[in-house]
Amino acid sequence: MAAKKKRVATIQVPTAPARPGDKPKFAAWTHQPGDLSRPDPLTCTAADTTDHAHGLVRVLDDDAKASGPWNPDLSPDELRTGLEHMVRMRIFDDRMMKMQRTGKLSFYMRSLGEECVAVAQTMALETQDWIFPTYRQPAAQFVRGRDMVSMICHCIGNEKDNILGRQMPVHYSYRTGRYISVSSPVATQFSQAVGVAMASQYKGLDECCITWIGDGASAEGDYHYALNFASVFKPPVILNIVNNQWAISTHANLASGSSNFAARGLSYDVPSIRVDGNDFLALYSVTKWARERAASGAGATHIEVLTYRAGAHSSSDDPSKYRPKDEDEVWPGGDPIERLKAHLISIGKWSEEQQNELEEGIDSEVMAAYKEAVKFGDLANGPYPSSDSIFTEVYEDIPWHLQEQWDEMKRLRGE
Ligand SMILES: Cc1ncc(C[n+]2csc(CCOP(=O)(O)OP(=O)(O)O)c2C)c(N)n1
Ligand SMILES: [Mg+2]
Repeated sequence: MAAKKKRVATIQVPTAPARPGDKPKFAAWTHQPGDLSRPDPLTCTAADTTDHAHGLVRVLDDDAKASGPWNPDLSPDELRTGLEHMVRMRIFDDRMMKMQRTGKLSFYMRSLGEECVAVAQTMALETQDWIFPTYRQPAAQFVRGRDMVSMICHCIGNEKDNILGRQMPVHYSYRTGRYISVSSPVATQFSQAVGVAMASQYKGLDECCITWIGDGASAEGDYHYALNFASVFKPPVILNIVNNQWAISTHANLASGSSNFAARGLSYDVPSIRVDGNDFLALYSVTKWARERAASGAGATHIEVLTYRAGAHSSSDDPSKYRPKDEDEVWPGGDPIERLKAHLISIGKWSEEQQNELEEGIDSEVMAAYKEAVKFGDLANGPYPSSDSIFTEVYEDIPWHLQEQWDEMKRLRGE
């Protein structure tokens, strides 16, 4: 008798919607600015945000007009400041990539297409709030006033690098701006942010923490630990998943069984919102709302920031190997700079001439900072930081075994 065929479970491995040579696939966005209410931040429950987690908060429509309950009614000056920081980030990134390609620094990561995330969200905070970024939110430092020369010196890892080459480029650390050192192991910042928020809560301080995690990194355990602590202890924290569709060459569909990241927060009983991440006004407004919740003791907010990584993952990556070349043109979220610029022009508070002037001015600013920074050394030409710095900065009193090694190094140098 023939053996009965046994049913065997097979592993399901989702494939990316489109690979090189395929037609890019993004469904058109149906959400409009007036679709979702703005609940009272102080009394809002997770259940009240069910539609917000499954929908998409927008303020700017496809014609760059602002409307709906989430419109933060920012002044033209505030909008122009946001635009300026986003343009600064883009031009800065271009210059740093040129430096990397000419061997002046070792590695680089751009925020191309995602400049709005750090700029709008940091502008919505108070200056005492703590920032736990990934490598894709360096623009928060511009909002907090960091000197550009110091940022470039860090990326080079030269004598004036404030962390003396102890981190990869773009893994900035900016103490006075409360911008916590970027962690190379992805996702770790999520639970750190919740922990610091719990400490602020315990001390009764008017501070909140904001943190971001990528779609890919949200598959790490740290994401879930953080949400669970946030759910239980209700600390003042804003937890953002930046869904930029890709985690290097891996599509977002490999990090979540559903195409929605925001709704995961509902099962932790944390109010959760999905927001158009290339809409400056919507992102500012949702973050302000989350900050109001944090400050009032209402607890954490979980936000999916929907955007698109328009550039390569890093200077070591070539996306033409794994996704259609023209994918960014089909992305329905558009370009965050173009959208805010178009909005300002539509309300009569900006012009193409002013935009050109802004770009030229920032180009000169970046060029001047670059020239200043390389005076302290670059990768191609030196001078290089002293090897002595290997032994400093970690211990206040150097332990005997390190002192021995340092003495030996000096002896080998003939000192
Ligand atoms: C724990 C850990 N695993 C793997 C890596 C290597 N790595 C660096 S970035 C990255 C992709 C992250 O993608 P995502 O979280 O979507 O963030 P994005 O780069 O898109 O902003 C990976 C796998 C790492 N740095 N840390
Ligand atoms: Mg990603």
